[in-house]
Amino acid sequence: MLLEGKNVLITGASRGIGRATAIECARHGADVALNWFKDREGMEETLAEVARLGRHAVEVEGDVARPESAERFVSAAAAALGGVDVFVSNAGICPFHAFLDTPLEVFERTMAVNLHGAYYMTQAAARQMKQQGTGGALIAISSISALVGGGMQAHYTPTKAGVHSLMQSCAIALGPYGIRCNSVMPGTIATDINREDLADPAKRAYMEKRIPLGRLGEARDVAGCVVFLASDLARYVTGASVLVDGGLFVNLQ
Ligand code: NAD
Ligand code: RM4
Repeated sequence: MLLEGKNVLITGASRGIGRATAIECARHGADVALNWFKDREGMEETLAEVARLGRHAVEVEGDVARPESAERFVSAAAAALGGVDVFVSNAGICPFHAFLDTPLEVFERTMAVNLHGAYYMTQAAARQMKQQGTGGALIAISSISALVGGGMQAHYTPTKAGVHSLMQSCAIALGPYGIRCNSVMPGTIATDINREDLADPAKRAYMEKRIPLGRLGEARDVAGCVVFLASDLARYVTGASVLVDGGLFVNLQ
């Protein structure tokens, strides 16, 4: 029970890594506030899973790309749960597309959701934590793609480098308030974000072959690392990043 008594906020919690994180946090004794967008059905499933674990969950609808969603989410969560201890910036999209003809709107939307959204949300959560005066933990779901490229991801990888950089700067800005800021860098985790991409058997086999642990990741593989960074076990960890990739990044030869 690493998170007993803590309130954890998670964006994009209706499926995938966000849902797994909500469940793992609840399993460790946390109450959760969950942001979702255009996916009520998925959100209902996440809420049911948290309820099965006997923890309290509140949901707040909102597009993270809109600045006003951040203040709304954080204030609703703080009011319902009584405060904010941990904030996980997870919501993200990755519309795979060749670089040379990526439509402007695909680039702009990816930046707006993944990077601008993470910034607005992180800032709102940090303001709340500072006001509470009891410290806290901010965790961004970055990616192995913050460190290496992807030919069909030139609009996406800079957003993941961006949120990692955001956590580094926030670690400095917020250290004096006892707020720790870290990023998690998942490798290739089988979720809906890459379902279509990995439906190509050759691509899937290629990715699997590159991973020393011999399999794609599962959402809960990432959630465990988030729980650690959120917990007091990580009390002296800030400005760090943790790869959760089955060894993919280091596998040169
Ligand atoms: P997913 O598609 O299963 O989940 C994404 C979640 O974000 C969904 O709940 C979706 O509704 C939500 N979302 C999308 N746009 C939103 C918006 N504008 N406002 C609020 N919520 C929104 O994908 P996932 O794999 O769980 O991705 C979660 C995060 O993990 C993303 O930031 C992604 O970049 C990152 N990541 C994923 C992988 C991977 O291999 N799956 C690897 C590295 C990083
Ligand atoms: C990740 C990484 C994975 C990809 C997902 C969509 O950041 O690039 O390989 O499948 O994004």
